[in-house]
Amino acid sequence: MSVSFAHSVDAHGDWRSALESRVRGLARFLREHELLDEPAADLLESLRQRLAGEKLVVAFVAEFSRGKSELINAIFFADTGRRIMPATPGRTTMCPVELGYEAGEPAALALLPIETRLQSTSLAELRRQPRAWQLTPLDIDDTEGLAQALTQVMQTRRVSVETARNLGFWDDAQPDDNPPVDAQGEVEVPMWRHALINLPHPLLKRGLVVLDTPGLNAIGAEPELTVGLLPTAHATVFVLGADTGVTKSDLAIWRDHLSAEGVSRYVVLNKIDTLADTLHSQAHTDKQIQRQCDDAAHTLKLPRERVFPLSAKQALAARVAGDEAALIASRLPALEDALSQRLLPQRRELLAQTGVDNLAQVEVQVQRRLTDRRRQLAEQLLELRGLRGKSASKVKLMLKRVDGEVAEFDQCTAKLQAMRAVHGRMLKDALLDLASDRLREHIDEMQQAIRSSLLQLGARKAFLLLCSRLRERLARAQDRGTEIHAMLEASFVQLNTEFGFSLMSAPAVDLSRFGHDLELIERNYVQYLGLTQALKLTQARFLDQFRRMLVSRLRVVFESASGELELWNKTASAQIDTQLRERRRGFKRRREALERIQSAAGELETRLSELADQDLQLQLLQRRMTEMVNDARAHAQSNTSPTAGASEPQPGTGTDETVDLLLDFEAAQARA
Ligand SMILES: Nc1nc2c(ncn2[C@@H]2O[C@H](COP(=O)(O)OP(=O)(O)OP(=O)(O)O)[C@@H](O)[C@H]2O)c(=O)[nH]1
Ligand SMILES: [Mg+2]
Repeated sequence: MSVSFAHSVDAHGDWRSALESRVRGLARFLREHELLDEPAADLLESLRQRLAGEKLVVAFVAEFSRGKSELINAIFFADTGRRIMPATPGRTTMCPVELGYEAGEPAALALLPIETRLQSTSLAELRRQPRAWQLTPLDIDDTEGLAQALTQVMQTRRVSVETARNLGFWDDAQPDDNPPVDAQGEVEVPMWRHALINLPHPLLKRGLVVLDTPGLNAIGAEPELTVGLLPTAHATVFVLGADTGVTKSDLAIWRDHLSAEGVSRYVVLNKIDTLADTLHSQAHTDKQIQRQCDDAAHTLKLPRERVFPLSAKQALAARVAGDEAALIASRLPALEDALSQRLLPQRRELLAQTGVDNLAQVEVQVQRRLTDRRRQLAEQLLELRGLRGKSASKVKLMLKRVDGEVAEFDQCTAKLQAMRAVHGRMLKDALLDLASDRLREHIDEMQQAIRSSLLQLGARKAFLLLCSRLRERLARAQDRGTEIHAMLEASFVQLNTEFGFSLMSAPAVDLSRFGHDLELIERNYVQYLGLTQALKLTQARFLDQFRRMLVSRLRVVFESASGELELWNKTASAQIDTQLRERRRGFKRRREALERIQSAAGELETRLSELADQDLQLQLLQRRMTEMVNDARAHAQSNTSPTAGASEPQPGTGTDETVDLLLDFEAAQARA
């Protein structure tokens, strides 16, 4: 049976939240038993946040009136029993509409006035300025009011040609694409630049973000849609009309916004109901649909299975009426199946992999810490057992030996200090390559180059030069990261042999994914600069806007790379601190035990049994930690049906026996 896309998104959300609660439980357990150092805590916390806050962006793109909004209604809003997103003949959605849910924000429609295009502030920056937006509160239960409020995305206004030109809706070089001028010499432009809908709808609460776009043509389109929003969507649905076939403008939109490989693309041939003809048989109509799909796949150079013929209108009506047969006849379920079976498993696999990797890292660290503690205990036990039946002078001798060992061990501080100084210097150099000041300098140089090139024709070249410089910077940071790794590895070997540490260096930092991010940005912008946009850069305002857009996207990449590099180094040095602390604590304990034994007879046996108990507790902690990690890992990799993954972990996921033992032990300790 086919499962609706809505249902699959829901199940994916269940799986994520169940994994998130396991990660949360593990972090709590490790913290309570002082087994979590800062970098490991950060790692678990960022995994948890990613699981809790993951967004899945699905964008709908097409020429106007192909039925994008109607399709969104049929897939996501049919349960409200009505049409929520306005869908009418002619141009309807006038600005990009982003539907999502941010917990803690009020349910509202936020509209960004089109005049903000006159400032050079980027959309990304404006998102962080609530005052720039006009807010309409929404009530999810009042579907009538909801639909009414959303009609605002249809609003337009009339402005002079001059204003339209400034706003980016008029281009003298492309007279055919300009909007018609009325008797007053005015043209119609959208009232809003962008709409954000924050709605506690069940799917949106699960992290789904739906992007509805206005019929896009090269002239009026919001630049950040092309270079920012669409390329980062996890899936794009391109809608064609069976009544129109693939037109020249459909093709232009496909080429300008969707031709980039790599994005998950789906093509819908909508409005197949219009092909039904009472004078012909159903088989005849089916053949026609088939042929149109073949043509579309051929023209768009996509595999045929990626083209889905359907009727959004019929699907919406069928869902509202609860008519299963009509829903199947609308053929929407085939598209939903494809989205569910490809898109969600891909996301899940990616998240599961990150989860498994992070858990493994934490497990290794904690395991090492526990082993180290146990090793120290074993040494103490051995030492104390050797004291059985020995004289007081022997104890004194042992105390002296401990002092000797402490003095010897303290010599490591000088070595550690030297190593830290070198490490700090190397890291500083590496981070310099990723600093945002440098980034800005490079971008300023590009802007300068574009400004001085004839008719801005050098824009593309200047941009490509910028990209190659940034790639070099990233490569250099990677090289330095590798050098740091080699230096630490050599030092660790030395420290381990000389001072009995068990330091281990993780594989060198890997910045390659930021290189991929950079490549993606490069591809999008090159595509963007190939449009009519390059000419627009002759206007200082557009050039400035372009620059800001670029800065805001590149900054994210460079800041994340820099964060990754820092985290790697923090993890490496935190390990030294932890081991240093534990060793010192070990010496202290040994000394104290010997002193107690020296002062009171009978103390030795008590101490010995204390140590044995401590070792037992460490073993239990070790077992419990492994069980919790295994449980989280098994859940991450589970391939079970959606509902099976929804279970909350039990408070004691380990075997009852272990838990009982642990509880007994803790109770005994409390009594003592
Ligand atoms: N017959 C038929 N009409 C449809 C279908 N889907 C949408 N329509 C109609 O097509 C018109 C345009 O639909 P919209 O959903 O507004 O189209 P859109 O792509 O969002 O258009 P813009 O918002 O202007 O970009 C509306 O009148 C819909 O009722 C369909 O499957 N069959
Ligand atoms: Mg629309």
